[in-house]
Amino acid sequence: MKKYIIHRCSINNHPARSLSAKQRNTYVAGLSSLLAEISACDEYMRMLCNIWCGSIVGREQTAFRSNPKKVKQSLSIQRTGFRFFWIRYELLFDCYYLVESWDSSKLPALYDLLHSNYCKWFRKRILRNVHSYFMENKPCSRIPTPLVLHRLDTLSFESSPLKKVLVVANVSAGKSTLINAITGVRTCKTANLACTTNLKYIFNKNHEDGFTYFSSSEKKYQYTYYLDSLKTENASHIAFHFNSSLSDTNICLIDTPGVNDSHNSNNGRTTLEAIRQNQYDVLLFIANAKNFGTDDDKKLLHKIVKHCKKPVVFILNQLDCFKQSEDSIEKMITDFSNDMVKMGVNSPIIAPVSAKAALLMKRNPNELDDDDSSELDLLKKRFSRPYYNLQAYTTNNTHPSITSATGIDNLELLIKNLTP
Ligand SMILES: Nc1nc2c(ncn2[C@@H]2O[C@H](COP(=O)(O)OP(=O)(O)O)[C@@H](O)[C@H]2O)c(=O)[nH]1
Ligand SMILES: [Mg+2]
Repeated sequence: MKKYIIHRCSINNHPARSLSAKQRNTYVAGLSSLLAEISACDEYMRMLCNIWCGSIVGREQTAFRSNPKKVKQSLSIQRTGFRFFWIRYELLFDCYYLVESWDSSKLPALYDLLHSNYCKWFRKRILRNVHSYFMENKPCSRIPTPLVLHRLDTLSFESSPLKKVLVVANVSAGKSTLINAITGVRTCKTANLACTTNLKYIFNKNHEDGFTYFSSSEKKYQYTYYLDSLKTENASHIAFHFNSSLSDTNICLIDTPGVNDSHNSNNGRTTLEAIRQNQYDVLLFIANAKNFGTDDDKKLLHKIVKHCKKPVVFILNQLDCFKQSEDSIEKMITDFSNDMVKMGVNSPIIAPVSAKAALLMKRNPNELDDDDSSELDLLKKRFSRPYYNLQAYTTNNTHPSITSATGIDNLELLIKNLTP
């Protein structure tokens, strides 16, 4: 699941893009036919192939069915201007790379298929070279650099350890808003309702690469380039490039149902079970600082202290709503910290934030509607005042950027550096 969901499906500098439009069509038709043949039209392979080919020809939807004639045509594309310059290395690389991404155990079968059906005479040498590049790591200078780099980057990212971050809160603390603020993309619905009913896994991709998600109702992977067409209601897993200092980290945020959801007590149980299981590296607890110290929060905190064996960050959210003349942020942090020590937490890690302000500041200003824009103006003014410099309450960095004043950068740094 993890490898598939975070896999980078597109490429923006494929050498075949320099071919004529007609040749590019021949190229992707051959590639798609081969991949359909070797995978028996597997659904995930269809998706991978569609996006990869889409980044070569500039559109989606290429036919995905076996057609040996098309494969042969693609192996005979001759780049104009160069005599004897075919693009077989590119084509064979793509076949191998996409099959490897789908199911690397199928590479020997791919070799057999190409060897017996498609690669006659001197094409066999090219096939052997590409094969030993993939199977034995043998260097092959004829494979174009952008392709080599794409694969190396993918292998390195996908094999790096995954950091799992469990995010828990009572309803309306701002969990969805905070997750959106960390990722910098509004993929979680925010409302005064408990939307989340199951665990939801939100992964980072280390490059801009659209949105891959797994639909639990349809039991298949889906992909879209655009946030607007993302249908996450049934998505149990989703991956995209975070707009965050975590954007190069192999990380997964686990969204949980609000614990005190009065409409559905099952939701609370799902979250408590997740806390108990400890299958995460860091836990984020979020409290709405406006209603500090509710019974529901105390109950949840007791459960966390009792069952969680991993580092916890206690997040005090919605601090943009505080007023300097009435509320002391400093006192609130101290009180919260003392309460946690009384509950048995040594040196509690506390992160004061405004998830709403952080998200508005990270989003593309051109995509904000009028309400968001005027709210952002107000928040920018507010967060330039020392009282709202949230980072300064818990770190030595007293001169942050306006975005770091919302506490988000400090929180991301904590997430990055805390280890079990
Ligand atoms: N003022 C302010 N409102 C926030 C902040 N974070 C969340 N909210 C609002 O609180 C409400 C509940 O937020 P949501 O993220 O849906 O909470 P969840 O139930 O914990 O997922 C929404 O109306 C949000 O806009 C914040 O930092 N400041
Ligand atoms: Mg929510």
